Amino acid sequence: MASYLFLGVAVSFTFIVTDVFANDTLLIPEDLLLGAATASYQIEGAWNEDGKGENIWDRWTHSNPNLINNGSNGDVACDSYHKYKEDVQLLNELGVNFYRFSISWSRIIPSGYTNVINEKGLNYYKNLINELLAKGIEPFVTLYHWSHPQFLEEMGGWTNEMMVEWISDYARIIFKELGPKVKYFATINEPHVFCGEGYGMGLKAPGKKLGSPGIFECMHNVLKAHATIYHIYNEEFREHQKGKIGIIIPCTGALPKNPNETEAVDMHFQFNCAWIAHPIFSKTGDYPTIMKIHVAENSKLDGFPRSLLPEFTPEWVQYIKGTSDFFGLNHYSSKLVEIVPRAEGQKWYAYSGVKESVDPSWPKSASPWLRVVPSGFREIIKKIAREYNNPPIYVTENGFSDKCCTSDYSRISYLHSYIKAMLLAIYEDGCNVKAYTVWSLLDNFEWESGYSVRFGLVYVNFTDSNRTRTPKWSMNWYKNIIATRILNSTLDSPTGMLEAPKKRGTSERRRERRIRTTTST
Ligand code: GBH
Repeated sequence: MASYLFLGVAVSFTFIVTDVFANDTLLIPEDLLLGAATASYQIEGAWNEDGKGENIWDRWTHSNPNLINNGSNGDVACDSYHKYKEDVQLLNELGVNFYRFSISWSRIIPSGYTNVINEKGLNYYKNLINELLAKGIEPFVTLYHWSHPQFLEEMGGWTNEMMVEWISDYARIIFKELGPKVKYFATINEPHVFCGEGYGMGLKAPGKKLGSPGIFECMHNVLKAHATIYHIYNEEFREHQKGKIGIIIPCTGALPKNPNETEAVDMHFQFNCAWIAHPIFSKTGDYPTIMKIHVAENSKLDGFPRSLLPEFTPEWVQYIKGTSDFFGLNHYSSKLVEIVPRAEGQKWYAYSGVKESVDPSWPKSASPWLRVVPSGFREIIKKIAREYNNPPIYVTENGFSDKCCTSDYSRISYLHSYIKAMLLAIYEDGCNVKAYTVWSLLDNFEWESGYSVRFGLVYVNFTDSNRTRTPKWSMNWYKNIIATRILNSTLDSPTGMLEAPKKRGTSERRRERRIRTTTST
């Protein structure tokens, strides 16, 4: 009797153990690249050195310190212009497959017109790329992360269709000069954000308050610019450089506020993600039909003679369609959504008839807009896969903000839950995610929040003129994930995650085999 009982306990114990492994231990697929990201204005500093021209963020922060937390700016930032070798050393310690950074347009083309090219600016990026390659890290270059030469802004910036030509001239120079050593290019980072907050609402550079007309115009020109750059790469450079190029779209997650409110979830997607994604990734191209209908109806109600949503000619629809080798996804958080009468909509979603809110139980970060909702990440990946025939998705940004210190347990917890959600989207839902990127390598200039909000895996002391860098717990944790390519439950034991990755002994190898068998069945 006693031995039967014992056997029973042993059997159920084994089950529990197996079950824990099956649920809490996931392998990172071998072909999923892991990286970290930054952007030029947020880290470089050296705003007027070595021939760099003034850009819209220089102008905006210098003339409106009152609109930036603490009156901060990116004049020095992390001083990465001078400390890039140290940054690459940190990346090397992390063990990342790639580093996503952006190019400061006005560092290369000070006025925006390509009659003058600044060699010293080009050299900075050539040195950075060489340093990365020497350490076996792939450079992933973003051409436009929100900062263009101020002179082009005087000419109308993204509200002037000439921007399509100006940015194409710049892109061609980058492909020619840097392209031979770069395998991954992103054209434009998060059009919604700089069009919405920079041209519509005046919260970010260039600080224009043009409302919906400005936002729609900006997005329209961005789509044309992106497609033109893609075709330039395709026709003039791809054959020799053999790289990949795509656009980066911020897709906020959406969960139904009331059960079964799936219409609100889809509407939110069509007015958010799909505004840029549909013209590029859908079979038909052009803006989503529902968006065309709603904006036309609402423009009429507001007394405009025509829809505020500009129209593409059939030629442009064809030209834009299919212009991305991957779906660059920036994702941080989610909202609860519901359908409401038109007057209650918010921001540029006003025309969508969708209202956003948050569940007060979702854990907070240091950014009011960023709540921890990993299930929303899995849902948005699924939605993109379903809408656009399962394209390769590169998660180009994902991360968490806090206000302090190197013992960043909440960042680890966030990253753990989000990576897990992504792996479930891969394993359970069959989504085609091929890259994952943490925002950010370093604490940096968080736009209008200045330096008050930190996203880094590495702590930067902004009161020290040397901008000393100190790895946080999360850097060690991520390093361990990259080295072992296993996401497990060591999250629960702070000592486990703090340990530097050890040489794997036989017991670890045996355990790994067991995991492989468990997950493959
Ligand atoms: C990214 O943008 C940027 O690419 C990067 O430069 C930045 O540092 C990083 O995220 C962290 O912010 O009122 O809830 O609708 C994400 C920018 C900021 C866009 C919040 C949407 C909106 C808020 N997102 N914003 S909400």
